[in-house]
Amino acid sequence: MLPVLDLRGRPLSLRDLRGALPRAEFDVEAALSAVAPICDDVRLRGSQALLDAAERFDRVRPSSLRVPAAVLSRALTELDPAVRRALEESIRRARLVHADQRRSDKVTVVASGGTVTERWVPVDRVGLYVPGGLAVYPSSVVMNVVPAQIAGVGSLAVASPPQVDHDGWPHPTILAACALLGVDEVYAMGGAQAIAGFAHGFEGCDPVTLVTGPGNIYVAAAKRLLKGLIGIDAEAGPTEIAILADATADAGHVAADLISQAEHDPLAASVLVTDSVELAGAVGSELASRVVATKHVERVTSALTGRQSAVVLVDDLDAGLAVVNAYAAEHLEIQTADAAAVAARVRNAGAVFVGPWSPVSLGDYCAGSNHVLPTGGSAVHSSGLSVQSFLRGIHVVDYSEAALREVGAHVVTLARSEDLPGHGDAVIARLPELG
Ligand code: HSO
Ligand code: ZN
Repeated sequence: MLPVLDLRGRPLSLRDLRGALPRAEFDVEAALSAVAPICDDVRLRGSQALLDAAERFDRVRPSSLRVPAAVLSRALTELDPAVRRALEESIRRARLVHADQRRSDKVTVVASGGTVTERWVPVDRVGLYVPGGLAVYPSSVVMNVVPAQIAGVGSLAVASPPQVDHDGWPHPTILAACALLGVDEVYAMGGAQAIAGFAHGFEGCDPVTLVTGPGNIYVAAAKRLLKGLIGIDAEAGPTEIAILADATADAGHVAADLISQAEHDPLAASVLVTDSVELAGAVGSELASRVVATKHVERVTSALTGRQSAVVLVDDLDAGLAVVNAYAAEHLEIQTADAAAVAARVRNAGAVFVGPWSPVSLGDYCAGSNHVLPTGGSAVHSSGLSVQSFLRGIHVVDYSEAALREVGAHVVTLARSEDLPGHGDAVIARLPELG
């Protein structure tokens, strides 16, 4: 089922590997022209544009953009108790992990009387986007809200697409997750228009300073377009799982995990990297029997047979590591002997799942880690969502007269060397002896 890419006996450079490895076509640039007029309309006409866009793209016009408090609390009351307990556990674990990410301010004494402090300050107001297309994602509410709250963001709003089947409100489980987390500012808006609504603000909704959260290609395009006016976390693309496995891996587990992420999207990528032809064959048989039995068989089949998915055959685990490091998957599982030692050699991945008992779906919901992770190879330079995503470091420079005097001549010299004598003059104005 998975296309085979046989790299055995082919020592490949990083550049060759990047060219050879499969990746989904996700052309954000091409979506910009569709998204620009929508964003402009929201800027010019505010809530009317948002309501019109809901009718056009979500096929329902909500009775208000802001979800009323009564609708939020009813969603929580009516939430299935088992789902509530599971969400509460997901929140508890995410809070544990994210609380440990909090940074403290650092004061560096550079010279006697001269300090630089790095002060970590949360952004003032964030807009968190929760998709609602092929699936609904209450778990993404948890993954966005928890780090923002722990960072100390004072004002926090959630947007999710209006649903035809739910009176034009976002999905009730999403609303219940917001209520569980104490989020009361929730909007029925989706797609590019939601990002524009957050960026420009509209009647009753102040503009935000930062938007986070995954979405479809139009959401990614709107983020690209509005970046600068707002901060963004990342332009999320289709989800990806790579599994580095050897002959010791359980073929059934590997197949189940490949299917688990293929279930998200026909463009989702499932990549198995292995040095064992036997394992590759066994995973192929497992996939053949499991895919037909899975609920979303069409999109799973599209994802697994698409050009973005593959079995990559390699000579040994060293070659396998070179492949997964070049690929830089959003999610990487290590299913090998001594998995922890192999995982320690991974340099590029959004998140690494170590050994037979850490499937990606654990991380999607309940590991405590975040599931908003870098896609499309951007794990080579970016991290997943964390408390840090919601903070800015401000350098606070505080020098006494004596401390300035100690280094002032160097400032004057460097200013002259850059032909910017006005810079030096600002020091000389205070310390005329340096003139
Ligand atoms: N695997 C997705 C997150 C998710 N899975 C939400 C299930 N629900 C992207 O990391
Ligand atoms: Zn998932």
